Amino acid sequence: MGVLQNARLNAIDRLGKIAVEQELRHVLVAGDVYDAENLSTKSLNQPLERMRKYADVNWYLLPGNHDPNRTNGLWYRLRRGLPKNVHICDESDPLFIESDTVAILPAPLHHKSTLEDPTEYMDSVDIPGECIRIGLAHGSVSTFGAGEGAATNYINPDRPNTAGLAYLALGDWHGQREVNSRCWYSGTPETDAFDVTEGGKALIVSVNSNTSVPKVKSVLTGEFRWETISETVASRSDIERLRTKLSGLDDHLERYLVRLQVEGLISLEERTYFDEIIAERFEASFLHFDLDDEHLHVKVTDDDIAMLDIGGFVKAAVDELRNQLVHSDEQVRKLAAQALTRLYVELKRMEAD
Ligand SMILES: [Mn+2]
Repeated sequence: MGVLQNARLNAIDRLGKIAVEQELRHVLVAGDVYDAENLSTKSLNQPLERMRKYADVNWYLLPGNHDPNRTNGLWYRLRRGLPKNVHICDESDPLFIESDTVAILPAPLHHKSTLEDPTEYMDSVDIPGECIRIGLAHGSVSTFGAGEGAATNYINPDRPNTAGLAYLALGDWHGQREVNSRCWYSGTPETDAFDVTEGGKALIVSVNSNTSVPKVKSVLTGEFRWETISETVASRSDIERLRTKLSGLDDHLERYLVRLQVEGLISLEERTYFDEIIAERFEASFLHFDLDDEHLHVKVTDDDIAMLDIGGFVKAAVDELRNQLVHSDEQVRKLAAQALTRLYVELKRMEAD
């Protein structure tokens, strides 16, 4: 979706503005700046041009598993016309900043997956003792049940201790997450999937020395919100409660991508009401509305039918559809419920005319 691609670029502006407002001079981007390697020159340059605008802010970019540092690869292409305030951290060498009082220790990836921990060199790197050490890496702190040594892009979460780092900035995990007091995943600045929790954020990290615990503050940077909501609906008041919940998400519902899962058993009249005040309304309010109503079942009561002035073949059709509501095939039940709801709406409309 083009709008979300654009939102990822706009997130750079939000990061830049936060940095300027709070007088922060350095932004560390912990890998996967790009989600693919074979990008057009325009796509490669777009993020850099956003960063160039914030001339007093230094941006440090690390190659991750989606944009590894290969010979003559994308990072090589980027060196042409690179803004002065953008620094490519494509070697495992310390980068001294702030009049050599701080060293950034990057752990760039050179392949999609590697079996060696790219932060290991930090344990033995030669840096003056008083210099503040900040690690920058991309990978996983968990072996996810893989056998010993078999995990790829594994980062030892204890690296701050073994290498005497003040802080280790991590990327790869899309949600924000504290690994330990000296090691965090900042999360991606703009979320791009429903299954990400705590995304659309960045971290402001204040570091005083290699021994004191850094101060870590979370800031919101994402424009779009991704929500998954599950509700049980059994009455008209449940439907109204759900409407209140959805409309109360924010003043800007157009920023929302919502996946709504509803389940329950409601009458035909209630299903019509649901379609009107939930399905149709929020389809138009949200940027994207994914309604899963597979388990929202419709019961047709005798009262529902009695309310309709029908006879002849229409009555026969309604009776047949009601029979199908208890059919063994889920697909048949669903279609019958949809057909009945539609028929109900049309008949009520004709009555009103
Ligand atoms: Mn990654």
